[in-house]
Amino acid sequence: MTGTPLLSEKIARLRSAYLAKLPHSLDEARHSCRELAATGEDDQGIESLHRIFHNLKGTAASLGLREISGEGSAGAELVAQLRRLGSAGGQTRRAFILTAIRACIGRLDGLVGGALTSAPDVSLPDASAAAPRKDGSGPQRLVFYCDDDLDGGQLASQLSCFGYTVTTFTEADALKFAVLADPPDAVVISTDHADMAADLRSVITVPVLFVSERSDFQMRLKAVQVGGEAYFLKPVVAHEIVDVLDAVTDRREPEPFRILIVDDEPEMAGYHGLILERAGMMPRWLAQPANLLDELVQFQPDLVLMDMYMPVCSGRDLSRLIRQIPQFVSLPIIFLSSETDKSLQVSAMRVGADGFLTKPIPPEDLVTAVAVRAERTRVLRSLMMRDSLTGLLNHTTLLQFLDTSMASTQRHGGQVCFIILDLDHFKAVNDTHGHPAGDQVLVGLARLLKQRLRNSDMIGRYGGEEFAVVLTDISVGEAVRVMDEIRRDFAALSFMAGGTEFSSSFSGGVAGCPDMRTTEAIIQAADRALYAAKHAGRNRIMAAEAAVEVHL
Ligand code: GH3
Ligand code: MG
Ligand code: MG
Repeated sequence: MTGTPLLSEKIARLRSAYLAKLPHSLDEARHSCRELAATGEDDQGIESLHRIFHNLKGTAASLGLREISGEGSAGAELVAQLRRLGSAGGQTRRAFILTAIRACIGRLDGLVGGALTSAPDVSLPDASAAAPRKDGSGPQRLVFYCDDDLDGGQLASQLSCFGYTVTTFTEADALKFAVLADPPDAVVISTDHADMAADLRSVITVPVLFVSERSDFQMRLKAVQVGGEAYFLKPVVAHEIVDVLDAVTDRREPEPFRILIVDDEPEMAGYHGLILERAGMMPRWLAQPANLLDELVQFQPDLVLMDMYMPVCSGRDLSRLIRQIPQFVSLPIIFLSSETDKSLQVSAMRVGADGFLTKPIPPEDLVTAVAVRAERTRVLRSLMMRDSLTGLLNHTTLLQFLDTSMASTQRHGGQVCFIILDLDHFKAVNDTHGHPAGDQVLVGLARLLKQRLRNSDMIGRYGGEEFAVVLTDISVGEAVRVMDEIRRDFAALSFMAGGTEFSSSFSGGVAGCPDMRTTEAIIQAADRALYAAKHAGRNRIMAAEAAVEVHL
């Protein structure tokens, strides 16, 4: 498989830039050889040669410069011999190895000159390997529900609160014809019709969820075998089924994986970046290890791809440093190095690396290794950061985002709004309709907020029946308008509990930065605005008064 013209052009550019730098590296290697010959034992000289040859071995191979990589590999082996010799080694042996290294550098001189005229082929995997899922159509999603025992009407009305249009069927055949004529986003079927589900899925790909009165192994096994995505016992709790429906009918593009590439070599970082970008990920290059901490906080990577040998400090040191910060203990780190020595690889893993890939790595292997680990971090992180009932960010995580957004706004300009929402007379909802009905309202509001705000907006469950939102790049006036629309739509939603229909509402307070300069100030201002909204009669959104600050 060959890359697109644009891509091979980009790689050719990386290759030329890399080749142009090599004479300087080779000079540096020659210089180290001279120092080593003059002083004998010299760790720094050996370190420098080791780094230069390993770089040649790995980077050159990745960029398709195979002969140069081969010489780099031979050089790396000679340096390893020199290191093993230590201070006890004989002078003759040392001189012999140094001569071999100089010869190797000489051959590299010739190869670098020649390589500028050749055009080796480097292939990349197809972008589809980790491409985001595709978007569908409008916001209403269609669900077909088939059950002979029709209390389906109630489920249908509950699902409609969550943005689903439900068509109910009592006959399996009628359902089948309808699915074939106009495929819905998902099908919910009673396990009495499990065989029909298998039949359906043989002709059309549609997610199938089962509802059942039976909880025995045989029935659950059958449901799995005919391709059921989920299994719910009756009576079905609406928000539980909604969670699964949301997941299987999700049409939003997932956020691309953020990958931090730590490498002193721009061409190597550029090449790996291109491979990952083509696979739908978002790579960012960090050349200066000193900026690592800032970058981890700002970029929030899902994974770090770490070069092993760098001039300022090693990948091992950086990994240890990352692991000493509690927040980043579970951040996956993959070493990428031309190091083929197993014991060195193992010792690298001991400092907390999650994987070790050897350069040059086939692009497909890089994409898979990175995607698998990044996905796992996403899942773990999501479990740690989210509230289990609503799936929104928890209190701590949301405030961390608020802190980060405020800091970034103070540094780079722009605007941030913080909004606190509180359900009105929620105690009465619980008292009148029961706690599960109250939960349904909480889930309903969470879902509406997720549906209506942008992917980049942060939504959290702030407390029991309080929610909070961080909106970026928006003025207080705009934020009030956006939240007020959501407020109006939420108040129009109807919920069902024990055959009774009811509705709910919320009030909200909005405060903005730079009006408010600290996290504490913005939280207090939003809280005061919320209090004012409650006081003014509830079911409304109010903005905080801009703080008046006195500068002496
Ligand atoms: P106000 O309009 O002044 O906010 O009145 P309110 O009744 O909403 O406020 P109050 O603080 O008196 O009551 C909040 C209620 O929210 C009490 C509590 O039982 C309920 N609540 C908190 N967390 C949950 C939850 O997770 N599920 C359910 N169902 N109810 C909850
Ligand atoms: Mg409250
Ligand atoms: Mg309340």
